[in-house]
Amino acid sequence: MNKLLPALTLAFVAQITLAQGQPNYDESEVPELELTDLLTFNGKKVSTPKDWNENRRPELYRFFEQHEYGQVPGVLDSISFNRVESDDKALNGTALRKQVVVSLFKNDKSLSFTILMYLPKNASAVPIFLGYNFYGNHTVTEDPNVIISKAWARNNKAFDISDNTLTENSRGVRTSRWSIQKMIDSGFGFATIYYGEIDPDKNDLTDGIHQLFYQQDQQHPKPNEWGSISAWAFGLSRALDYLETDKDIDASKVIAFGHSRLGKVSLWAAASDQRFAGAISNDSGCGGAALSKRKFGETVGRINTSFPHWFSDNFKKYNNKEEDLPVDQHGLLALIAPRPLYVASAEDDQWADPKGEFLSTYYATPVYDLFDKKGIPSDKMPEIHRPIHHTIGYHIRSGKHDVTDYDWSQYIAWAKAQIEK
Ligand code: GTR
Repeated sequence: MNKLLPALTLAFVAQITLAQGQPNYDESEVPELELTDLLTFNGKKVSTPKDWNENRRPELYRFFEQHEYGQVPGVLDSISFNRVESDDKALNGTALRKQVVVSLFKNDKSLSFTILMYLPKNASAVPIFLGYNFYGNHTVTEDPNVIISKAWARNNKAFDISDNTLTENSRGVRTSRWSIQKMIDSGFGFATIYYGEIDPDKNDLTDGIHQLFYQQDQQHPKPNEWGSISAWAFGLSRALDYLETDKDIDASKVIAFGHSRLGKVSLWAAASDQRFAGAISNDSGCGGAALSKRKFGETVGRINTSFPHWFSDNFKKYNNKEEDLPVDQHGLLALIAPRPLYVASAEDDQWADPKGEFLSTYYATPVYDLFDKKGIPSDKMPEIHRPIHHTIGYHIRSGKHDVTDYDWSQYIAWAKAQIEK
């Protein structure tokens, strides 16, 4: 029986591959791009920021909300914040550490998550990067005082995570992805949350934040309602609710950051909640910065098959039908205008379609132009390690799907310049 399992798994994978076709990595096979003009509304040219904000932007937003990420089905009854720990001698005395539990209440149910923060010592009202981590707050630093989450976690042999439980064994395993000291030394704060505390990342929407909003006996969101990405974005906004109450932070300077699936989240969070000062998408790929109509690497059909819980059920209408999308992901980026936006790619991360991520920034640029903000001036991709730091930032670095110190050096330098403007 056991011997049969690998064969069955293989057959299953083969079935998915056949149904979706092999991913395309050949530029000559990319369909000619027919992208919707972002600056046309009711057949007329959008020529003022007012026209954009009042007419075209809401129309575009509605598409992404109703047909891609899914709508949040209501408002919370209440929210509370509880600082459970702090220390002003963290990171060798350079930083103030705080851990704050945020509790969300709805329909007599509740859910809590913990924000871990490091802030430059003795600074007040600092700008801050806010982003989710994949395996718990205790993985982003060696600091022994970071509380270990009790939420469900994906097993990971390399990180010694088993029984879907986080332990001391995984403390500090993801430090390479977070240049925390560099942020502190540059005058930025850093805040992170374990994404599994908002919604465990598995194809099951009966747990996490979704169930707080269900009507009796409901087990699954309606077709136009939130999948996990929208739920995680909602969680980032609730963290921002807390940051607005903390005098050590300048809540008008909170930049949403995310890598990969969590980069899809930072983009959708900044599009949905205009209190975010800006957004950074690191290797976010399909359903993030990358243009879907290029069908390069991961496609809409593939992502909705591998991760059926990430998007709204409505988005599945576009499986293998990207050409039917009324707007592509450049429209998502444009929803962040005129605020600073940074998209980054990695050369060996072809699955995420670096060129599609780049072109998306280029095609979002006319909306930034409308606000006299500098976007991406040419559709020719910059060379490796030749970052563009305009209001829209972009770089492609060498290497694989990851977040590196090089990426953070760019984000920090760019954010500093944007914020001081
Ligand atoms: C992949 C997925 C990508 C990206 C990535 C990640 O398996 O296909 O869209 O989100 O996971 O989040 O690491």
